Amino acid sequence: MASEPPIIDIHTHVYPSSYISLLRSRVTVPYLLNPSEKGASPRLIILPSDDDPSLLPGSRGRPIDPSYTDIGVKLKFMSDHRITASVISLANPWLDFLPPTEGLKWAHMINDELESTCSRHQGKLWAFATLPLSASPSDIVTEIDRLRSLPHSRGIIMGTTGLSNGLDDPNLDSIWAALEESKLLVFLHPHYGLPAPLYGPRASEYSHVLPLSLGFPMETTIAFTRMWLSGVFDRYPELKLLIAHSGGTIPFLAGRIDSCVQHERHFPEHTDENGIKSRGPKRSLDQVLSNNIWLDAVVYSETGVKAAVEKVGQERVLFGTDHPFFPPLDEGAEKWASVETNLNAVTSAQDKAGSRAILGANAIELLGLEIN
Ligand code: 5CU
Repeated sequence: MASEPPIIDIHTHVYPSSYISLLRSRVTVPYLLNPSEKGASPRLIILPSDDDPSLLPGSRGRPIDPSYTDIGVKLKFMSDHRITASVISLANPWLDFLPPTEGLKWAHMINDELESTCSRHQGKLWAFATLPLSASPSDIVTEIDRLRSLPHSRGIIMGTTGLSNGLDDPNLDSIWAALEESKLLVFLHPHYGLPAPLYGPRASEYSHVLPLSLGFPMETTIAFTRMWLSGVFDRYPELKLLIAHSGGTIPFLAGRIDSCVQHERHFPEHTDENGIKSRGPKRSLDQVLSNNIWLDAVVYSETGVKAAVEKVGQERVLFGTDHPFFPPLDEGAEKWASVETNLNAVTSAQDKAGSRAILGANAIELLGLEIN
């Protein structure tokens, strides 16, 4: 019988024990809250909206269970969903909140812990490392250079704030240069969402829905657009960026973003080597999308997968689960509806060859994975 084609999960998070100890030591977001109710499990308070004083401690954030921390639970999840291999990454908010002098030490510890986990599961686990983004650019570059010595490290995960002024900040240049040089894939992931007033005075009635379904994708869309507008991809044409949640709304809004640029007198006109005139960055949005950008397929719909493929190409879309987030609400369910929805979206949007590519082959080639 022909063996099943591999499924590779490139969007799957963990909170390693070193990070959990960091969260336990804190009393402001992000932190672990121990409700005083007897037998209540600790609550993970990571999003600004999680720390709502109008709620009892046992209702704030969400309960943290072993799926967030125990690699054995992740391996069981992989087996339940026929996932061949996973590229694990620290979940948000990474190390963004640390005082500058603490960042490098924690990045070192967490990246080493991820490396050691992966090395115990050869051919099944790889990692996207984390960067000490609150530290100095030279500390950050030091960690990027050190990642070359970690054999399972295939890239880095980062949020949208950069050194605190966003991803169009010129002070990030030495970091983009080091990432380009190291050929590490940059996994761009949201955390902060949109300003709370946009969610309105009734936001708490809708719990996580507005920040996760709309805040996250808009945050990523804005962060990438600022990178492109500021010329990051003109200066670092080999930089490789994987954008979470199928690029937020980029596939849908790329035409509008580009049209706004082409109608903006503020940008001088320039002419390319083929005599084509345009405004804005030298490398057009379409050029960047089809050369520098990969999108995950964590979009939960056939329409979303089709839009991602149409915008960046079938070979640049990669399957992911977002585990351990979005578990089934009825405990005990073996298959996760969130995962099945994403699997079905890929297989209904694509033919057999396209599905194989997105579900596994693209990641194997891009990241050089030698699976069991
Ligand atoms: O449910 C959530 O809050 C999240 C989160 O924080 N990070 C993530 O990657 N997915 C969902």
